[in-house]
Amino acid sequence: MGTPEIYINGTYYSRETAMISVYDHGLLYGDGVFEGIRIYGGRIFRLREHLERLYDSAAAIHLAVPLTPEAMEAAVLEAVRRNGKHNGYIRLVVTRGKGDLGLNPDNCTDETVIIIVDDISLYPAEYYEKGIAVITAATRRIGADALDPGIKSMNYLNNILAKIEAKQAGCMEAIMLNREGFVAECTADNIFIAKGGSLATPHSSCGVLRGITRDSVIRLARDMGIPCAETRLTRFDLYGADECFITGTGAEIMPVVRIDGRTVGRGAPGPLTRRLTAAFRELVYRETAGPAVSTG
Ligand code: PXG
Repeated sequence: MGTPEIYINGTYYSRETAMISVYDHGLLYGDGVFEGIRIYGGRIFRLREHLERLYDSAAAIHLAVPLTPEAMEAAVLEAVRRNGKHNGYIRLVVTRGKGDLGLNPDNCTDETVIIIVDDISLYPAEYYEKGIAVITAATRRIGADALDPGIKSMNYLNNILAKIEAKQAGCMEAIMLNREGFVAECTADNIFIAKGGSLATPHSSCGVLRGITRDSVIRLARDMGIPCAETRLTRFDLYGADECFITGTGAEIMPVVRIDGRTVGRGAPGPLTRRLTAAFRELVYRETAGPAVSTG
C-alpha cells in the first residue's frame, strides 16, 4: 500500500503534502461538519445515509457544500478507488474554508472539502469477546438548546474531555449524560441496554447523534422481533441492565460489561448482544457483497 492520496477541493495530495490554511475556520473555530464511513471488501457501507447526514448537518450550520450529493458520492468513490483500499475508513470533512481572524463566516470564500481514505484502528478482537468497562463522565453532552448533537460538527471538545476522563479511569469509553442527567451517548458511539428481553436506547431528544449503526441495530432488532424502545434512560437503568453495548462506525457493536465499577448482567457479552452482533455482521456482508468500490 503506497502513501494515501488525499482529496482537497478536487486535487489529490500525499499525506505529507495534504495541508489546509491556518486561516481555515475549520481549524480556527471548529466551523465545519464531518462523517466517518467504513469500507468493507471494497464497498462503502451506507454511503447514501452518511451523505444525507453530512448535508443535513451542513444545512443546519448554514454551510453550503460546494458539491452536489451526486458529485460528492462520485468524489468519495474515486478517492476510495485511487487509494485501492478494500477495508478501511473514509473521513469526509467540509469546513467553512479559508477566512480571516474573526468569526464572520462571510469572510470565508470557499468551503474546504477533504476526503481521507485510510486504515481504521479497531478495538482488539478480544474486547468483542470479553466486553469493555466504561464510566459515566462528569463532562455533559452539549444540549440541543446550545448546539444540536444531531449535527455532526467539528466541535468535539466535550467528547474529548469525556474520553480523557475515561482514560484516566482506566477505561476505553465514557458515557455522557445530558444536562438533565439522562443518558445521551458515548464519546463517538451510541448506547443500548437490554433488560427482560427488550432493548432500549436514548431517544434522539436526549441529545444524541442519530448513528447509522444505531439505526441499523434498531431495524435489525425489529426484524428479529426484539422490542426496542427509544426512550429516556438513567444511570440506574444502566446499572440494572442485563446487557449493554455501544454502536458506531468504528466499534460496530461492542459489549459493555462494567459501568462505573458495577458489573453488567453476568459480566460477559449477553445473548441479545451476541445475536445482534451476528445479525449486524450478516447485514454488512449482505450490503457490501458485489463489485468493488461502489456504494453498499
Ligand atoms: N455519537 C457520536 C457523537 C459520534 O461521533 C456516533 C454516535 C455513532 O454514529 P455512527 O453513524 O458511526 O453509527 C458517532 C460517530 C472518528 C469517528 O474518527 C467518529 C465517529 C464515527 C466514525 C469515526 O472519530 N462518530
